[in-house]
Amino acid sequence: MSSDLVASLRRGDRAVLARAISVAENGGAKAQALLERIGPANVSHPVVGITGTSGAGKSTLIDQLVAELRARDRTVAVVAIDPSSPFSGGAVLGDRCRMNRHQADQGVYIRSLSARGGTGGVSAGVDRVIQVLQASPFDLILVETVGAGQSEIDIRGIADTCIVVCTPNSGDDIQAIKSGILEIADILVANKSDLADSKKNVGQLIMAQSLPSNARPIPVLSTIATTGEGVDTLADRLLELCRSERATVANDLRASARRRLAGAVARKLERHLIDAHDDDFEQIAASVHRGECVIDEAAARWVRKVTDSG
Ligand SMILES: Nc1nc2c(ncn2[C@@H]2O[C@H](COP(=O)(O)OP(=O)(O)O)[C@@H](O)[C@H]2O)c(=O)[nH]1
Ligand SMILES: [Mg+2]
Repeated sequence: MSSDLVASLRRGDRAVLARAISVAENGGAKAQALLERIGPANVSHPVVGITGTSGAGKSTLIDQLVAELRARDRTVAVVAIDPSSPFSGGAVLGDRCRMNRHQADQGVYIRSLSARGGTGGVSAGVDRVIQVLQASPFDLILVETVGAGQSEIDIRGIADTCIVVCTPNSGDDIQAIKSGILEIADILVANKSDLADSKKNVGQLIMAQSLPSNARPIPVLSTIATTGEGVDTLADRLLELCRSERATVANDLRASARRRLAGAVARKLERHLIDAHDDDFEQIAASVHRGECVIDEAAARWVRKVTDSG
């Protein structure tokens, strides 16, 4: 990496950006050195997570959203993470093709990452890649992740704002409510609203997000990603959220830093627990294995043990 690397990144030099992202993604000492030179993340470039089950229309929606944001003079970087194809380029290539029309636009940068076996639908490398992107001039950074179950929720630890995409007729919404994915949403999108039953879908989402356990009111928007219907409203809401975040910068930066730190701690802790063979952890894992204890209860038990003894 050349000595004026940071200056080149800030200018948006695409070759430098591409190389820096690869270094960051690969991790290790080189990535560490790179991130030290880049310095703290430029949090005025908000990170927007877009999550939902596979096939919900996330990539199609992002393609339309990028077009809408470009029409409003915002530059956009897109990171697509596909844990379902860690080895082949299958779905990843698909995403790239879908967004092909933006490839010639200097105001758009699209990069696919593999999840590399990382849990949570978000690889540890993503956080580093985002730091690199935040040093580049893109106004918004969109991160597409697949999320359906509890383990995918750690996009919340990476993004400042989360859009959760659901579809009618798939049982997604019920699954999503159960798995708590709605709780991470700042905006809920009921996509494929051209399909039958979409009204029911929106109704369920509205009901779900007004449950007492969920204190924040969340906008629920209907879209048809294939035609772009509803995407202008989505862009309105998203930019509003980003603006209001900037209006309360001090609080939000702190909240965002806390979320990101919690995400990073969770990833490190996971690695540690898997490698360290801690006695308490092994005992609880064994009782889950024997079917004596469900996983959530087991996790709560372990956390109680740790926090009581600490
Ligand atoms: N009918 C309909 N199909 C859609 C809509 N949005 C996406 N699709 C289709 O759903 C499929 C999956 O879309 P994709 O964007 O790859 O979903 P992802 O896996 O969530 O990224 C594709 O065949 C899309 O053309 C929509 O609003 N209506
Ligand atoms: Mg996709």
